[in-house]
Amino acid sequence: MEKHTVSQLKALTSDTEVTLQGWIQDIRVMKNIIFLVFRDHTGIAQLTVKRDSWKGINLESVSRESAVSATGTFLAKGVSKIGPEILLKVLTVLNPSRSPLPLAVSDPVNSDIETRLNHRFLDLRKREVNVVFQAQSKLLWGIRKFLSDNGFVEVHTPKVVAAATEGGADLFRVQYFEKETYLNQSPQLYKEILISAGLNRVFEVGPAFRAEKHNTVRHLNEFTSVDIEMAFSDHNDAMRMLEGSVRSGISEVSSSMGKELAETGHNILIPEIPFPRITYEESVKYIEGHGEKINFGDDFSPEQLKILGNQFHDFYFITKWPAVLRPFYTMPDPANSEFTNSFDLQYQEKEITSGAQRVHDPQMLVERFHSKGLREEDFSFYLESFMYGMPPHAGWGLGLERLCMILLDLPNIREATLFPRDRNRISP
Ligand code: AMO
Repeated sequence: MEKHTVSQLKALTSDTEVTLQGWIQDIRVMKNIIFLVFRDHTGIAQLTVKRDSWKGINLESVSRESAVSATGTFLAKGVSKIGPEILLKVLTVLNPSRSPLPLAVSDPVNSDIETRLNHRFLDLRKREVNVVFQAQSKLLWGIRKFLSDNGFVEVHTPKVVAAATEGGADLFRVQYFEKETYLNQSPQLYKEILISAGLNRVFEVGPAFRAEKHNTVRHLNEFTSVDIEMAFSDHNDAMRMLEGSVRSGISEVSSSMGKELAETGHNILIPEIPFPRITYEESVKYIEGHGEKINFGDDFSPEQLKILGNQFHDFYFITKWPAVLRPFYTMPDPANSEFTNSFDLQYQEKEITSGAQRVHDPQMLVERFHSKGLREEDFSFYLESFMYGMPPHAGWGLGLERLCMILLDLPNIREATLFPRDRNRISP
């Protein structure tokens, strides 16, 4: 017997016999008729049962959210408002659901986010929640396609590491046999070593861990980092790759899911490239022009970034950040070493990506370690790769959940994370 999905039904002729597999979302029992609201991963259908001719199981005993297999005839002229209609012949409960449900899948009442995350598997059965992760998958697929088309090789680097990349304070410590090690904050050091290894252009999609104590709607303690590194390139080359990746990712979402997203209230706009660029110094002037005071080397607050972001339609770059605000591996601006060949990609006040041209001269790198109070012996495995003809290179790291949050206008990064890890949550 051929299985169908709800979305395939509309292409069938009336009276075709079909078998669908999914969940019973609701049951409405009338005097002569019973309606079952059936849901699979593609949509909702109505299973109609005429009581006097029904010879199957006791339908009133089927609990909501039980997994079922339903066979019946498709009624092309069905009048159901919820979706295509099937005259049910056989219903088999493949696995019953317990009741009551800890979280209602179909009720219009929205539970609070903690309850939803505690029972995430049920929360994800809701279409409007599920659709976020389908969009995230397409977003990443579009980015991967763009990078692969531009000669990038996908790599996988260790997540248990011996050295910090983004500053020593925000590290999770891991006991690794006799040694104390860390969960990686970023694949930074490894992607750079791979440039010395002659892979030319690499990208990685993987987890990054930050032991940041703040609990905000933009921060996770484990997030998905999309990283690139490219040889014989500078920050301008890296920015062009970033614009292309973001646009390709969003185009993929729009072309494959635009209609479905519109139905769930998301309007996807493909951004125009190139994105506008503004330097750190110009940003300071602009924000100060709106009555704020910024000392040289201060990072911008979310409120200040809101002021700055208001002048741009969507994405924009802040470039040439002061060296004091950037990690040791960032290339100083040759024209003024107080600044760097670096950039952040912003969407209003939200930072989505950091990137830069990197230091490739080992002598300069050692000086940069010292200026940041780091011990070069902790980085010897990394430094060695700079001693044997390391090419000039550049790259960036993009937070996938942040981009997804922006794309779908979600109020909290946890909405774009299947199983968030934050200050209070490590389960499920
Ligand atoms: P950075 O530390 O700025 O740079 O991180 C890059 C991007 O990762 C995302 N991100 C986060 N997302 C959610 N929760 C967090 N706690 C969090 N921290 C960072 C953001 C951010 O823009 N090695 C460099 C990148 C590079 O230069 O290649 C780095 O990790 O979207």
